[in-house]
Amino acid sequence: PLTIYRKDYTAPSYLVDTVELGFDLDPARTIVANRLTMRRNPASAQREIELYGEDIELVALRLNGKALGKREYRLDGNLLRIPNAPEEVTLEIETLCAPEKNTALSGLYVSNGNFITQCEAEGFRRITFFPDRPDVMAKYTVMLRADKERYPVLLSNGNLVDEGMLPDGRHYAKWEDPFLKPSYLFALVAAKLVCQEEKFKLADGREALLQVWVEEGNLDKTDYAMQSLKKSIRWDEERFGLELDLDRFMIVATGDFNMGAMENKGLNIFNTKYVLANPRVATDIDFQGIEAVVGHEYFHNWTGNRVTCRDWFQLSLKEGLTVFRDQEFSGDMIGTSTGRAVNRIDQVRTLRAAQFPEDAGPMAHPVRPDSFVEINNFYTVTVYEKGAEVVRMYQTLLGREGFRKGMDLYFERHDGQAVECDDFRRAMADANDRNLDQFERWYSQAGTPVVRAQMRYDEQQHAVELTLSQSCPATPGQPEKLPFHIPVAVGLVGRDGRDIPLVIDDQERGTTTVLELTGAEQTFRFTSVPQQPVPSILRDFSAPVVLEYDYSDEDLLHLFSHDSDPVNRWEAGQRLAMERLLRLTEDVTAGSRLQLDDTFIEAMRKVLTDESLGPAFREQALLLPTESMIAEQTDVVHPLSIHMARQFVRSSIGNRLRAELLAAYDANQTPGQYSPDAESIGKRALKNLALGYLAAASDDEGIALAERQFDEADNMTDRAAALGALVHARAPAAQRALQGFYDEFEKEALVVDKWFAMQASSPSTDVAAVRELMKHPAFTMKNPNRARSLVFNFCMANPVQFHVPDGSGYAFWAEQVMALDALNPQVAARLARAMDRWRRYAPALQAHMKQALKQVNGLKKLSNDVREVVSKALA
Ligand code: BAL
Ligand code: ZN
Repeated sequence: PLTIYRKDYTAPSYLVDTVELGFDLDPARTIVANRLTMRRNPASAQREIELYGEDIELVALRLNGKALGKREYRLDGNLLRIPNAPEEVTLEIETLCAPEKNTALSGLYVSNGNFITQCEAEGFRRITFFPDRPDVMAKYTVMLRADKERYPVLLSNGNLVDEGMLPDGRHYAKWEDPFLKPSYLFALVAAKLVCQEEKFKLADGREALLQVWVEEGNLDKTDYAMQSLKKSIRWDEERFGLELDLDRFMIVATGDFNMGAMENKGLNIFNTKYVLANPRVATDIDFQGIEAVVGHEYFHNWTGNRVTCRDWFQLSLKEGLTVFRDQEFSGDMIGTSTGRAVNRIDQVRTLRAAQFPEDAGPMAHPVRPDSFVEINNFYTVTVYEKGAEVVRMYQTLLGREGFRKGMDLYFERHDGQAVECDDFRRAMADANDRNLDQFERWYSQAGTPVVRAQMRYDEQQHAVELTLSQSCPATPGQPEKLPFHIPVAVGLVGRDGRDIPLVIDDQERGTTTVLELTGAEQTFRFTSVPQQPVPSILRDFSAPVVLEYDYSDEDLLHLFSHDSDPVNRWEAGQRLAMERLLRLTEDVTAGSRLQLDDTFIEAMRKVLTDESLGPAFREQALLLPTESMIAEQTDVVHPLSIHMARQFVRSSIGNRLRAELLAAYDANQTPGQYSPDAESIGKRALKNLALGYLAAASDDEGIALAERQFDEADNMTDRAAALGALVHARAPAAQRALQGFYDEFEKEALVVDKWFAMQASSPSTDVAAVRELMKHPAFTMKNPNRARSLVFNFCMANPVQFHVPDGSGYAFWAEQVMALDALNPQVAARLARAMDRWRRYAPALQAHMKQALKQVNGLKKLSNDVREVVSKALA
């Protein structure tokens, strides 16, 4: 397959002014008429018109009113070229496509009988021939025609300007989008749907019509998405002065969707997972996910749509920034400082569990990649989450006001344009009169930097010298790295547990200060430090790096009890736990007796019973690093040893803190009406964590509590937590509960996903059991959510069974990747990534993994998507 390089970017040969699209919608044979007005781009030396088309049939092609003969254009693969075209052109293109055969869910497809589109990144070319690249922005008018009874609702971007009846029971709707947009933001929906709608007053006094469209029967699950949309609109007005620019904003939910959601102009299309919720079917995490994703897609209207990307290498320009915005939104919605910290801790967890491994593996790439084979493989945690960290660092360096100034300048300069990550950086630098040249390396260099810290206390001078040095491991294609510009937020915690006021160069710097590490090594000197402190480094996780500091257990216990920065307080607990988990993992492998020290248990007891800490924070502090995080810290990964070590710690906590866990379970009930507010969510989280630990210890009372909670719960959070505890503890009641759960919720697709997921990730579910579950009538590979719930969860969230020594887990993986690739390459390539870290496993496992990778790579008919992933893994 062809590799595309960022350095090869050239401007489009022709620009498009207007696009008129006509759709005669039919599942088997949809006719698309496309009328484009184009003109030669003065910035390009190229004179050919270049249009892309994929899996569509060209029926007619006219240029300035004249039909083009076969010799007047060239169609090679997916590229249609018209040489010697005049300066100004009207192109008329008629094509055919078969939406019902489109299982890739890219372009125009059918989901449960409804027409849906997904165009990012390159799906528009599966609808019509077009210069399908983000730097070609045009005004769109769309005419939709379809059978009225089957498709009563006809939607597209912008404003509805006409609608009416046609002969033979068909009807039409005409939509006009007043804004310039790239083709990837085009959308249409023709469907049988119902909506919840509301008029909403905007800051400038205008009224906008907000709609959430769902299939009939789901109107009882749209409230939270609507509330989240209103909160998002208000928040963007208040925090960034950005208003909704359309009279109408629509969200449509579909059950078949490759991604979480899509920010099409004025017509966001969502995976049902991020729209549908009520207490009966959705968990606290689902509610939080809806708020974040509704916010995310709405915020894209400015960061992504009004200002978009010049090319797909710049994807993080809109994604990193928009994730940062949705993170800030979620934090502001919680409001309290510990609530914010808990939110931040979740972000750190995601980075460590998913982004750090990606950055250390065969698919490692900079936030702004230099090359790709298939852009769909680059919708990654690096582009999204690390990209958000990069944006966050501007705010850390420039302050909230400085960041806002940078945002204002960015819109002032680039509204209506397709730009680069560098343009954003320049806006931040110029608005604040700062040199951010070195900061560019966060965009160009892959890999997770390691910051090593050393502290020296000078008792005579009452001074602390903190030496920070940095390095970054080699990544594919980047053997050497240059130093990054790293904001390191630091505090010094005194013996009494209080922060020591910071003085550098005779300047008072408060109790937390941001040190700017720009060299390979720098020393910072703090004066007026009365006694040897414990340094609290990288407060609030001020940079996406690995911090190395030789903390003693005593230091960590001190920070775990006292650090005024809640993220570092949590971090101290994680370090205490990780050290023990790593040692125990070695003990399991060596066959030694397992022991967990009292010091650790006492630290856990203290945090569990500290009423001054909110339940949400206590839950985070008691949660152990995941098995995959532990795996990342070991030289040779033995998944079973890691699992047994972690289970040992879990059951030890369950046994030795039994009374405290039971007390926390009782004290954190949330009686009365369910509400997904931060405080109630925190209480349920702590209560259910306690339940999980008790069940892990096979405590009779714990198991009984789980059974009772499962039977009596009036919300899905408690229901699912109880079921999970029973299933993971292999309790006798687990099978009955699973059956009861399925019987009750079999009509709720998202809950059936949970049912599959819970079993797929249970250590008691082996390959044979997963194969059995795949025969269940509710299972289908064609639906991405369902495939993810069972197959992905087994391969990615059940390490013990996936990595069984005989390699049968890997053989299963190969089979499923190949089967899925024939249906949906994008989703298949995600599953392919389960093997990313294969070189880190014990040799016997590695051999099986390599064989499975080779089996997939050996397939002649393989998508570029999967080919890129497996070939990079094997390289
Ligand atoms: N743009 C793809 C989906 C999202 O990130 O919002
Ligand atoms: Zn996004």
